[in-house]
Amino acid sequence: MGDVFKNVSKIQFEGKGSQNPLAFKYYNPTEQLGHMTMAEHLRYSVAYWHTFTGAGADPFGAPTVFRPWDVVSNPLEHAKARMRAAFEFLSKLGVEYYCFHDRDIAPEGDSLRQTNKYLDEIVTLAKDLMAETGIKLLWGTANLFSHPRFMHGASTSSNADVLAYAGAQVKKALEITKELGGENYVFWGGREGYETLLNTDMSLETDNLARFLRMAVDYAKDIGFTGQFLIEPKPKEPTKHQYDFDVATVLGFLKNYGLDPYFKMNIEANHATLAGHTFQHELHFARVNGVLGSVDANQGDMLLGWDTDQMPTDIYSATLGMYEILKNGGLHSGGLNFDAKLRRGSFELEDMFYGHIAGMDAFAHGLKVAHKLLETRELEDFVSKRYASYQSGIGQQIIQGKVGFKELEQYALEHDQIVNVSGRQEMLEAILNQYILTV
Ligand code: XUL
Ligand code: CO
Repeated sequence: MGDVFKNVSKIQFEGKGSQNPLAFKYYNPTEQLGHMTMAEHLRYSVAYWHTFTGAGADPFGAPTVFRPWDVVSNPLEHAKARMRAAFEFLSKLGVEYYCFHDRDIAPEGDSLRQTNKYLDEIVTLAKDLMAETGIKLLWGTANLFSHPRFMHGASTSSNADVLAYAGAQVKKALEITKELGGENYVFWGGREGYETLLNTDMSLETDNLARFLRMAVDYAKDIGFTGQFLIEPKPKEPTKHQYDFDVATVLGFLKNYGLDPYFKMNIEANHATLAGHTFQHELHFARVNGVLGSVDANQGDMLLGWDTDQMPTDIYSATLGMYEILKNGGLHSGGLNFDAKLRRGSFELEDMFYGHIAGMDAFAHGLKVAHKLLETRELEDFVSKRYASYQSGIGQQIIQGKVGFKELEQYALEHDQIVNVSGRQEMLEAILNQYILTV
């Protein structure tokens, strides 16, 4: 392991009254909530790309971050130094999982063969560090969007050689994810979309995307990879029209191609808001359709229209997110992966801790509030009362499929003086605030 974070010792839980910025105020990993500890509920993970590989560059400016491991100039040795530091950080933070893209952890060589060799060398180191620290791999994925070869897409490229290259890359990424005991494998369609229909065969591209996912399912079977496949929806950025727009679109796509039994969703908060949804909406829609798999925990900015990938500190959103996760019976093999980066100006080493502590405390508090809400059943009871008309009489007959338009007409002619009751939105919002403020 590295010795980069010399000034920071293992982050401890100190409770609400603590003034120590390097301590948890709400996240107490061993605290029991229901039949699980906080750590078991939350399954926190750090995103390798933002926290260890990202350097603060944006479309207007150069990197602002220079880490101690960046002094190593040989690309492979640089990747190793970074990985040792990563495991030191994860251990000190007390997070049990991490996630990576193949190209975050190892450099590209001059050929695919060389790149795969680099990857193998880094995977050997990762394996050793994982054994030493007990840290596990939540999911692996392939970066099919950064290199210029993916300018027209990966599995949806107009160039068949690119699809073949992407296939080889996912094959290798699946192998290393399996080797490292990864519990899931993620597909985020970075450039699987289009800019203009003037040059695009959408039908061929979406068929190819489905063919590609089918190949992944088949290959996982071949090598005995039993982790959960996840698709991460996002509506735009980098392409104008992403094929995996939101959970509903992806679910329709999967069902259309008979792929739905093999995939669940990895839901990212900032992707939800880019699609014009709340984080809770995407989690809820996935949950009620049985495809809530994992979460990329972050947040966007209300005033900016892009994927700012900020550390999730919004307690309101974290609470409603945890409400859905608890109602889902947990995330199972998924987790809460901080797909979040520090602001360019937060370039010092300690900021890595401050950012993650803020996110971990927000979701820990959200978990406690959500747990309480489900214990008292205040919202649950309100909702079931609101739909009580479907439990008997004509409502029950509708649910049981016993009536058609003729019977509805007959009923409506006799019951045309409709009486509605209030939805009580403001009262419920006040109740939610009360829970958030008192737990
Ligand atoms: C991009 C994004 C990715 C995926 C993994 O917006 O969220 O980092 O999580 O490819
Ligand atoms: Co993500």
